[in-house]
Amino acid sequence: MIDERIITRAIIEKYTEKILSCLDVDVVVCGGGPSGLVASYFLSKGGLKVVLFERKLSIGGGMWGGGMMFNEIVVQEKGKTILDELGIQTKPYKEGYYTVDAIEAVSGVCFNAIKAGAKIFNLISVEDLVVRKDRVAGVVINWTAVEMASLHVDPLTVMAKAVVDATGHPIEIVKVLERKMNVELKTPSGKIEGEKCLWAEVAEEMTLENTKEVYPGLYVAGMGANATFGSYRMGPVFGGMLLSGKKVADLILSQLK
Ligand code: 48F
Repeated sequence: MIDERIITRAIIEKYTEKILSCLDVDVVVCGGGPSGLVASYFLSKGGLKVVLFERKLSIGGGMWGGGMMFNEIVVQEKGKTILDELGIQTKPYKEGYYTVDAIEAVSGVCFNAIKAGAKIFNLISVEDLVVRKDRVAGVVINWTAVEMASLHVDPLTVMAKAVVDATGHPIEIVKVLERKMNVELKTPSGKIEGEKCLWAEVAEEMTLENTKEVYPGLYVAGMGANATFGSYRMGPVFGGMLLSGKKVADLILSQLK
């Protein structure tokens, strides 16, 4: 016998329990693309309390679609080491190049992040930051459906010791900080430098270099790191995204632990 009231109560109770446990965390990761998911995995594995908010129904960002919807991605030697650790299969293509099924890549990284302890909430957008004494101290969240319907509904807040902008090309979180607080970012101009056109080799290297704290308490990872610090895009070679997720996790772990 199935009682619909039990099903409804179970969902509401367990979701409430889960989100209540995430109101005051070590790290909020904004965006569930490859860099955000990998960051969540390594941060959680390192013992920090991590919550990831993803705007869309599904996590994975730009990784599901490979290149132009051919759902295979390419990684190089260094990126492969992360996939190896996560038990995701890579296939050698030419020397130094490996292909990965994009669906296995997204689901594998996500599964590992959750098993390591990260809490992932889909359908929630980060729309603003909490800033205290010249330091980012949390995020402001709302249902994506509220945003989509342009409903006049106030958001809620989640406090954190560190926030990662892993929102990809639009760097939504850094943009909010720049627009609203008129602060000086740790970029050459003090402002967002902006993304450049495609140059895979340089972009892959620069993604790692640009993965860092951009303002006290706020870190950039993934494509957003290059958009913030004025480097190139790289297209469907994903090693840089994975390594950036690991690097941001290492930086935060060394700061907070
Ligand atoms: O764009 P995305 O995959 O970011 P990434 O980790 O990886 C970039 C690559 O996919 C690709 C590339 C590399 O070759 O150039 O583009 O840097 O994932 C970003 C995720 O963040 C979500 C968005 O829906 C996507 O899943 N997102 C964006 N803004 C918000 C957000 C927001 N304000 N709140 C919550 N989620």
